[in-house]
Amino acid sequence: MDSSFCKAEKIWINARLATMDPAHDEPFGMLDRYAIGVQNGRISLIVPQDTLCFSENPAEIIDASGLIMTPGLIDSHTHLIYGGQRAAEFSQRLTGSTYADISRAGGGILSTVRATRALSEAELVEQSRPRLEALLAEGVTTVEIKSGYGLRIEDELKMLRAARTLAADYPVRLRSTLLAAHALPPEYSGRADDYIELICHELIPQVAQEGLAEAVDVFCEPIAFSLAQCEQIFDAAQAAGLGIKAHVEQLSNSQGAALAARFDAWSVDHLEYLDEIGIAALKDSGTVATLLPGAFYFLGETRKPPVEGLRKAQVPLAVASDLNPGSSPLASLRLMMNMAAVLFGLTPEEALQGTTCHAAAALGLGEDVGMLKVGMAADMLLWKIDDPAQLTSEFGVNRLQQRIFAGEVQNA
Ligand code: DI6
Ligand code: FE
Repeated sequence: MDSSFCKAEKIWINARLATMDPAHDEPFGMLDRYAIGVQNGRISLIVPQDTLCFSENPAEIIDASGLIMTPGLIDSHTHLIYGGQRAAEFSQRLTGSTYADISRAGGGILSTVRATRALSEAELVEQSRPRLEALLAEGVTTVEIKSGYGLRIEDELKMLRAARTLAADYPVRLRSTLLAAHALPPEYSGRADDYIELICHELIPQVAQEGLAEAVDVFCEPIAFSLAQCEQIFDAAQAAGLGIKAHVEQLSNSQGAALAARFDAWSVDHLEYLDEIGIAALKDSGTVATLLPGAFYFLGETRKPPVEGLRKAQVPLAVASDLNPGSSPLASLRLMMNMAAVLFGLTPEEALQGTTCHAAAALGLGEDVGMLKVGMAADMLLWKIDDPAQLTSEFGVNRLQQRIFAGEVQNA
């Protein structure tokens, strides 16, 4: 008997594994006719089908019937906790106002801040529930959620607690990110540096101490915070032992990506205005470049992120939803994969890497999730598809046969 066999409580046989593990040469890290086993919530066994011994079978056997299994999908950038909605601004933009115009006039992020502050934690959880459910139904097993619509201590903490409370109701891994530097709160008008002080000296230490977030994010943009202000926040995040993520080069070029890379950021996100200097800074940095095609599409942007340059520099690319009420009210990671391919030219394999292994790295979870690999969490999806490229080419058809979270089969 294969000694490895006993290491699994449950084994899927007859599976085609799109492992996304670069150790395997085939596209998508494909292993055909393999068996995959799980034990204590982790992947414990990946072996060719015909080396399995059935005679002394201690495990539950599930026949995958030749279907394709992938790692669970990871949405590494969302703002899905918020109050209200901004459909009126969508209409305004269709008749000529820009996102920046609306923001300068006190709408935009600040209108969601007003709506979010007005809700209790419980109300915030309920308003956000359908958005998380939409992601999970498509196969998301790890989600990042940012604060950033509270902009004062009690409301930023309320958002982070709401994220924890909401995610605890579902089979999903949560990574929370403090994005207090999303916009200048009205109380601090003309006193941006005082607000930065509050974030660095009060909010970040408190969030770290209470374990309410794993990372800190900033919006580095003339309509938000300067490079120097972002640097202060990165310093404080690093001192508190938190990961760093950054919204950079979305609407203009502030050289935010290069700054974040110097701080060993987990990811830099958006990147439409990233230039050669930024690409050179990201090269070999370990920082993931996260593309957010939903915001590009929804804001009708025309300037695309420099995908070819990033590819040449071998910067890992993630793809995420940026799910938020203003620039990407689009609760579908599969749609983002399709948009990343059609709008930005990613291959279907790059799009799936962007929502599995590279998305994991963008959350500091590269050793834990995002591949079918022994030792990783057993977050796995079984799909009724013939080719993993279908996960990027198709949209709107639910071909998820089985969702497995931490080794437990959730549904059919
Ligand atoms: N960039 C974005 O696209 C979102 N936040 C950010 O920093 C927009 C958030 C919003 O409009 O509510
Ligand atoms: Fe965002």
